[in-house]
Amino acid sequence: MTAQAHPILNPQFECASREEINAAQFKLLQEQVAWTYERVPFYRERFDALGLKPGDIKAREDVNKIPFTEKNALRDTYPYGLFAVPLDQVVRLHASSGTTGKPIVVGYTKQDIEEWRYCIMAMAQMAGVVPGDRAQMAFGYGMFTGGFGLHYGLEGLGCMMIPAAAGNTERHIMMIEDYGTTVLIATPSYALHICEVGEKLGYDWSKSSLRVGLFGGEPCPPKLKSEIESRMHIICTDNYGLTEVMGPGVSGECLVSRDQQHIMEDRFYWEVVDPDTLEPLPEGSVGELILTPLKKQAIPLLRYRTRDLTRVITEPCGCGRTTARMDKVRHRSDDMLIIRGTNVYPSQIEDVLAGIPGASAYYRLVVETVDGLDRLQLSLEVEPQVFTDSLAEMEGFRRLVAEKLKGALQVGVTVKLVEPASIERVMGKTKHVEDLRG
Ligand code: DLL
Repeated sequence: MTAQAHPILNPQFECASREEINAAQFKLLQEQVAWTYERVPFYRERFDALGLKPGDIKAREDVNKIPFTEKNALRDTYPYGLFAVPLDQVVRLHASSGTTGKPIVVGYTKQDIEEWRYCIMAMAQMAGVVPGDRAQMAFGYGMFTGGFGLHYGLEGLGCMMIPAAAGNTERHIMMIEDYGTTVLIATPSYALHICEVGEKLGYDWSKSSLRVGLFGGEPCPPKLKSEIESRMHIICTDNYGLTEVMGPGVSGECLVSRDQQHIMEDRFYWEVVDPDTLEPLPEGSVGELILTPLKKQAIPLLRYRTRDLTRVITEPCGCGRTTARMDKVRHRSDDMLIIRGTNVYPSQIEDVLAGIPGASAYYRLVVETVDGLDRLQLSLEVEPQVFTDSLAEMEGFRRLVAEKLKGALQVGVTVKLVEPASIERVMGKTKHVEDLRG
């Protein structure tokens, strides 16, 4: 796929030299630091305590002097404590509930909404979405950033938006058929569910008008991606973002570099640090992604700790873009389970299951303490072609899965096989792990 085949929204920036990108980005960073210092007492107090002034940020190395922002800063100042503009300039609120405590609330000025639209337009073009595409929304329209954020960006690009929203899966399939939908917007797990329901209804995906999946909001492991692509006959693309710094539109997959996502470097300054020491890591190392939005008016955040683990490279891409690419986020530093001293990530389990024919992408992992010991219990949905009434065959398969997991994780896992389609499907983000330890 060439750059000509799919136009690039802003080639002056997206195809600029590394030096040009760095220079443009750093200038915006300096302006954003000054904006934030002048308007947000939280940041001014932190800078003053360190004797730091925005003017001290003269070169990239100086960025290390700026303290990180943690999610707690948003919780502790809930709802408006980090806002940098009077509330009458805020035209939209969104929130993210997270798993514990108060939600975090973010605001957008008119200009923030414009910038967001720009990021979504650029991201959608990377994925091969073009004006005139018919884009069907399967994210909810609500406090979650996915629905409205992607909606306005795609409309801005000239797509015909179909605001179906989350839920009512059969209606989604009917709309795809009746309205000639070409782009589906969802979490990848909900997309697979739409696919399965369609198959059960006898819908022939190979004849459907659907061409591109714009998926995001949760990790899309390779097996999930290949299942969706082969069963729905579409190109499955993955985009990344988080409420705190904007929502979707931070980075997106192009049609050449399919395992990575281009970061919108004209809107986000990125760093990768060691999640334990918080020291910067050399380019190409896996670490925690730190993001500073560069043009945020309503709620600017400096050096936000995403907790997402990835690797970023700045090598130019075959699609013609020169913007940095991050690896798909497979896990977060706070997803890591410590089981009897061994670190286990759910993504390791997904990789093992992906290598076992007959194991589906649907699983649940429960962690609990039994007699003082941590135990992992995996319920795994078996694909219909291996599901049989023969107890011996099922037991053989169960043992195989348990052995492969033990080999890869170095921790024993109790495996329970469950019938196809028995694990609950969700319309939003799938929660694979339940940690019942205190
Ligand atoms: O999930 C924003 C979004 C909506 C992105 C729709 C893409 C599409 P939050 O609810 O605040 O925002 O969750 C952000 O979800 O820190 C990641 O851990 C995870 N995440 C989001 N997109 C991806 C992705 C939205 N493509 C958190 N791959 C982030 C892996 C993702 N993880």
